[in-house]
Amino acid sequence: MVIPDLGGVDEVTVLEILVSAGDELEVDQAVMSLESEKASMDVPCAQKGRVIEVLLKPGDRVKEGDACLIWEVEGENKSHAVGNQQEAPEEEENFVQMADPSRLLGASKQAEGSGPSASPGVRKLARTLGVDIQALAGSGLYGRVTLDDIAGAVKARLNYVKSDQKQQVWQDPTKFGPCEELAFGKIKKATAKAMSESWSNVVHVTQFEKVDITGLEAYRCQHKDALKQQSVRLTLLAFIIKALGQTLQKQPQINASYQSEAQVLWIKKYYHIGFAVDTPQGLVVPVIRDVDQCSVIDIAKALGSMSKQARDAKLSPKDMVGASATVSSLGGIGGEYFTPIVSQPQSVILGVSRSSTQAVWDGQSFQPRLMLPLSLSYDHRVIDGAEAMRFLKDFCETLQALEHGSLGA
Ligand code: CAO
Repeated sequence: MVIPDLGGVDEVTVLEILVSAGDELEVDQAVMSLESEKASMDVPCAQKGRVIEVLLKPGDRVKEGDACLIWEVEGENKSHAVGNQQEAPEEEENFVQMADPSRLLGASKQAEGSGPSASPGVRKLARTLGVDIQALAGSGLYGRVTLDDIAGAVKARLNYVKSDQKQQVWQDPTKFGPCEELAFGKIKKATAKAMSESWSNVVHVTQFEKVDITGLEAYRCQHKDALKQQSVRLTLLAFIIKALGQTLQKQPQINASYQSEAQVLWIKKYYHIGFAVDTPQGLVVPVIRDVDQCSVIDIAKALGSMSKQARDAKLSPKDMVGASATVSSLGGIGGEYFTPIVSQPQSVILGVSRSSTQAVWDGQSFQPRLMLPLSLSYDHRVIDGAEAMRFLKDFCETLQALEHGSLGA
């Protein structure tokens, strides 16, 4: 593509390059802006195509016929670079069309002192988006307003509207009755920040399921008193953490961390499980490392010691990072199902609610069975619904299997 007829002007300055290599070109799309002493103009594209290479940069001085970019015309598989320094292609007419001076009628004259300069394309976009170009300080060559300046003005406006809306939604409660002001503690602040970020970034879905733990509970009850003598408190949570580690091992695609900026998925080869602890200072999540190498008793011991450390505010930061997945158990308190929030960069969190005895139909009669409600929240960017359901079913079976002598395993 070459610099077209400049309407009698010998040399002009390239002000702005509006495309880059790989861009698809539409008919009449401006590819760059040029400026002489008194006028500016866009170089339009005559046919659909694709940019192979941009040969100029802002500030370059160019004449009619100079090559400005190499491009491929749609429907042809040849790329062209035409101009004084390049060989003319056989399809010269494409470039004659490009150089049609009638296409430069959009060129705009800049009266001195009338505000910042901008190419016709940029002015058109500003008009379309309702941006007042006169109010902008251009970041381009000689203070020229660029496409980025228009985008920046639109973003700033949107952010202003958002913060304005927030202000309108939040109403000062002290205006409506007596209130007591409490400081928001360090842990609460950290939780609020982490939860807000997860809530805004992770695409949450929660899948619910009930698992029959009648056999597992009988197994736990057989052993819990003996273990209590050894100061080990055997709760259901130790089995749940063990089973979660085993299920992640079987389904590695769930043990994943998605890095959205780089669009990369990291499959973790370790099985560290975080568990939410309710403390007087707020929610903390210690992490039990390498649960695949721990027995259920080891996990029960770690649960006891780390929960105590958490409540005594004795955990160090390294005790609370690097989890593959998290369990949030409200079973000791109550409730049926809930929607826990995935902790970034993990992809799943398992919510455990209180088990209860329910009448379950076995095909012939109702049987009293101890049923445990589970709520699996997952990041739908990483995990599809079918995968999540398969994972949850697999988890239930893995948990049930622990009733067959799993304590020391
Ligand atoms: N169903 C029925 N009973 C349950 C149960 C369940 N799912 N889970 C625990 N229980 C029972 C325990 O067996 C225990 O009874 P016994 O004393 O008779 O054995 C009792 O409830 C209390 O258990 P616990 O809560 O002290 O112990 P745990 O190992 O189950 O849980 C811990 C430990 C640290 C996870 C828990 O104390 C806690 O802090 N939970 C709150 C987590 C939380 O805040 N989550 C929300 C975070 S936001 O998503």
